[in-house]
Amino acid sequence: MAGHIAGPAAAALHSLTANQIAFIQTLSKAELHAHLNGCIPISELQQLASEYSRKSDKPSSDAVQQGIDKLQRGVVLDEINDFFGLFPAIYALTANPASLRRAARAVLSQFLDGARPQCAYLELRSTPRETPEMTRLEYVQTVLDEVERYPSGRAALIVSLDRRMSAEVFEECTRIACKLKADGRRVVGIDLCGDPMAGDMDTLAEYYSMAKRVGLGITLHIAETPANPAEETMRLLSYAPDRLGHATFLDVAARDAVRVNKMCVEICLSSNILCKTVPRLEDHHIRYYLQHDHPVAICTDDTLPFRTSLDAEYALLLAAAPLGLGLGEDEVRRIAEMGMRARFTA
Ligand code: 6MZ
Repeated sequence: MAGHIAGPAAAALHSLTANQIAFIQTLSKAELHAHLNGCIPISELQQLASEYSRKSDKPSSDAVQQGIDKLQRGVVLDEINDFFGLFPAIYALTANPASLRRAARAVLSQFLDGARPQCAYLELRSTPRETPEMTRLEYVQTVLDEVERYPSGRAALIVSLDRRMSAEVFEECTRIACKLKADGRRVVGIDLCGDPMAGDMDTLAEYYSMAKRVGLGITLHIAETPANPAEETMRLLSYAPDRLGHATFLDVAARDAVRVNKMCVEICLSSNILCKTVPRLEDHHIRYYLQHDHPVAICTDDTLPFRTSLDAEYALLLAAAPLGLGLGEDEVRRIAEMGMRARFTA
């Protein structure tokens, strides 16, 4: 269970008894917020990096190897903006269908295979990327081929739209998600992710209507930093998402709207602590939602840089304070059930 796990989740995990660990392992859990390129096992990434270095010129392979070595050692972020700089090295290694396929397979296996899988059900998300070797459509098809190796009750795909995309690319990606769903492929939703301060969020209404019309679920990263303006948050909520990623800095009006509309909040505890958007676990907004009996889903976000696993995120719920939130097993079971109910396929 330990593997590459470190940081707050590892400390919580190590504080648990064998019975508590067994309790977490046998819970039926859904992972609903996991970014493909942020969840590649480090061993797979090292393998891809060594193959890349054989084919590439020295400066570019050195730069990529340095990025991967940094991830191997464990990154320390001063703030959330530092996080996005980790991805160019990873992206260099998943830039063609063959390497993307391998990365997707390793991510799915990490969550779904083994005697005690991390989760019963995974909604993996990824941003369609155009490279010299594949189109955005080929990107999504490649990931879907891997997702669909598992039964429909175990794995599905969410297409992520990145806030840094142009309007044309936004539209292209939404159309790809709609078309593949219409073709019977296992795309179940769309997401909005990327640098929380990028892009203009006022112009997205038509893409969300398009996605809703074909029955795709909608999740949005929202209010991830204190600098996200309240008007932007209200605008994103006006697109009537089903679920929200992070939702860390909601004001009273936004929280009310979220509660009235019963939008499930995807909670990523280690991610928030390590990106320093939440100073301490005891200050985490999950407490507010639990107090108000509002649906939440416990998720990992990016297992690679945050060096966590879904079991380890659940350990943060169960471990006694200050290492964890000190919740009882009945409460943790109830939280796992809320996650299962928030699936886009449920
Ligand atoms: C916002 C995030 C994120 O899509 O290439 N991503 N966006 N906030 C986060 N939390 C800290 N974690 C990951 O996976 C990597 C991409 O997911 C988004 C970023 O845009 C990142 O480039 P895919 O598979």
